[in-house]
Amino acid sequence: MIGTTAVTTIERFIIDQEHKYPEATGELSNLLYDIALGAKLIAAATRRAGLVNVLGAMGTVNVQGEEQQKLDVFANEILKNALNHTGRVCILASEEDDAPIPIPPEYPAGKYVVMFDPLDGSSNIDSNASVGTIFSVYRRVSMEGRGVMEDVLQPGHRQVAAGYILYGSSTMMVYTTGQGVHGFTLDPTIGEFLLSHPDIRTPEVGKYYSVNESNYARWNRGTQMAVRGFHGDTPERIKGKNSRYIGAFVADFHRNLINGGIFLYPADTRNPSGKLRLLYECSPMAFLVEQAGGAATDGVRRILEIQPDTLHQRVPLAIGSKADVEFVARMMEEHGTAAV
Ligand code: AHM
Ligand code: MG
Repeated sequence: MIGTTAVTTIERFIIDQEHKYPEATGELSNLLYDIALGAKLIAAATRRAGLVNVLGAMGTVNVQGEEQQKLDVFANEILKNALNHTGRVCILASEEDDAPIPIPPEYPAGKYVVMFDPLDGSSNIDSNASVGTIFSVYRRVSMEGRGVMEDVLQPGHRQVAAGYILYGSSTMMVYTTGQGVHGFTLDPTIGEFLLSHPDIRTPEVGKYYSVNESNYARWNRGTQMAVRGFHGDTPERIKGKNSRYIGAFVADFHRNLINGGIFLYPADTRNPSGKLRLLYECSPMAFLVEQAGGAATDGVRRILEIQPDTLHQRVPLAIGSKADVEFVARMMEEHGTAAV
């Protein structure tokens, strides 16, 4: 089949965007392109996962006490190697590493800080369901040399770029540099990400709500009342929604971003700060959703305003269509966030 010749590759799009800013040095563009390259390598490995016998756990546990799967380790190494030698980054941090990852002494340090969850939702791998990568980019705050903890612990509103890669029925990379949200689909025949979803806007009111309802009895009253609203129990307050939950944040978030919806990982009595991590899961997705017209809250605070205290800190999350996130915040205010 002969298709159109007017395609925009991610490389061209990133360069065109950068040309709008005469002061831009091109470093951020190159950094995003480094991540896109890493994503292609992870996508290729994910596609082959069922074939080359990389399924199953390696038998090691990561800093969160979770079992690491082989592909997690691989994705983590790929991203580190894609980013640590370029002279563009002064420090890295990953869900899979206890401490921030220094740039090896043989390579120069640059002005950016990159954090990532290399393979989110990895428990989905052995059932051949979607997984994703999430990344977050900041400008360093320390003045010189190697990056330090202070560079890592920045509130989300200081991000200069954020995005995710969804390894689903297609591989997609979606990112923002604060100029809207743009989505690219990997064409496996030519190995390029092509612009498929320019300037994504998320509907004001969503079709879907996504939450692990098995935790219902352990949620606070505000969360319970919000989800009852999504069930359709309080039609005078909010119209009921359809439920969708894959258990891979990137996949749930992406579906809701495109169709409208809200994803929640609330606090519960077992996980008093929720499950997801502020720095490399919640903040980057919050930057994306706000750029697409949505919102993100921990129930009380805007996610992007939270000052992190520790690298792997968790935070309750409600994220998605603006009206739905505001409804959650109202329910928290009216019914409280105290544990049940
Ligand atoms: P992970 O980073 O260990 O993969 O865990 C994060 C995942 C998210 O992708 C997903 O939304 C959530 O955990 C699902 O958790 P639960 O199984 O408690 O519903
Ligand atoms: Mg994760």
